[in-house]
Amino acid sequence: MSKRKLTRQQAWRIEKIQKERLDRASRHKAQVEELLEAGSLGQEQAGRIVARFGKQVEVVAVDELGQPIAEPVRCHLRANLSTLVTGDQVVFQTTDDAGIVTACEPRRNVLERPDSRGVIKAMAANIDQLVIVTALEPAPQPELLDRYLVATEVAGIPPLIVINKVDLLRESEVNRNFLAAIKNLYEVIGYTVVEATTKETGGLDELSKHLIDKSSVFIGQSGVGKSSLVQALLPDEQIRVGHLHQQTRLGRHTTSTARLYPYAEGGSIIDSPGIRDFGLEQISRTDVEHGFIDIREFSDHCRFRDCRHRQEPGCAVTDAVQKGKLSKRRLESFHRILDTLTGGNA
Ligand SMILES: Nc1nc2c(ncn2[C@@H]2O[C@H](COP(=O)(O)OP(=O)(O)OP(=O)(O)O)[C@@H](O)[C@H]2O)c(=O)[nH]1
Ligand SMILES: [Mg+2]
Ligand SMILES: [Zn+2]
Repeated sequence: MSKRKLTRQQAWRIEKIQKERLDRASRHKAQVEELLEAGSLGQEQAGRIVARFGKQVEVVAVDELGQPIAEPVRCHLRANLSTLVTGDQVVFQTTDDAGIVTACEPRRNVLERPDSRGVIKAMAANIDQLVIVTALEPAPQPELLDRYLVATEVAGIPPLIVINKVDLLRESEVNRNFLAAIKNLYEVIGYTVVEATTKETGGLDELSKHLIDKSSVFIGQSGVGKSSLVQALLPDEQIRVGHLHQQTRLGRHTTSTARLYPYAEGGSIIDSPGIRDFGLEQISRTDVEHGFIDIREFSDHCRFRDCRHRQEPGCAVTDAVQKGKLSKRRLESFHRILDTLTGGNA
């Protein structure tokens, strides 16, 4: 307990807030039970979670192929289903003006990330592809891209790298060189990199082909244009986009919750809130080693099994960098990520 003594007024306020919370929780439980007992619920239907709002979710009915067949409905959750996220496959029932999710199918995979307080939370489930969006503005951070790539390897979800805002290329040679370098680097490793722009006709032709019949999540720094891309791909939707800050040229965290949209060509797209940093503090050194697929190829041949790939003799990784077979920048990124791991396991 804190040494500071609470005044009577503070104690009264805290008690009041707690009581309100309990009241809300029991009201919610009562509503759910009432719905279940009323006997007025319709048939069980297969659905997918479109978005999560506190204790409620939006669910869309889907066919056998997982394609939406109706408008989304707001639903309550059965008590044991409190951890549902966007993309979860569920069973739900509706009445005329309400609905309830009664079961959840086992997840194929789940994407987790730290919330604003650093607590690891599931963000989306049952995903085929992580679309990592970077852009020529806000200034790209290759190390952040490397962090995302580690996260995709750890989650076992294939990535697609998108470089957005290529319309800005015409304005700057620096941008042109940067784009060529980054594209080449990641393509050599084996990743697919596509260019995109929402400001020119045909700017999404290549990207749109990669989305057909897949469940994709768009992730990336705030302001890179995730929502703009989704809006351009789905002109019938109404999606909020935000301007970059005038001076800093950073995004303004416009999207606040992960939301799933059906893709007309088959499949679905989840737009997600941007993040400044993709903390990997909760993962292990082994995860990072596994996540750098280019370094992994050489590290098996190091003389020492616990080689850190810094100055050890017989290190196949630093040797590969010297011979130009591996990117120096990627190895630096690898070391910087390991340096940030907590728990002394780096
Ligand atoms: N020049 C240019 N600007 C773009 C392009 N796509 C998006 N923008 C601009 O980038 C800014 C941010 O776009 P958003 O779509 O809100 O970015 P976001 O990634 O969804 O950001 P958060 O929701 O905050 O994570 C807006 O001012 C867009 O107009 C593009 O292809 N070219
Ligand atoms: Mg957005
Ligand atoms: Zn080594």
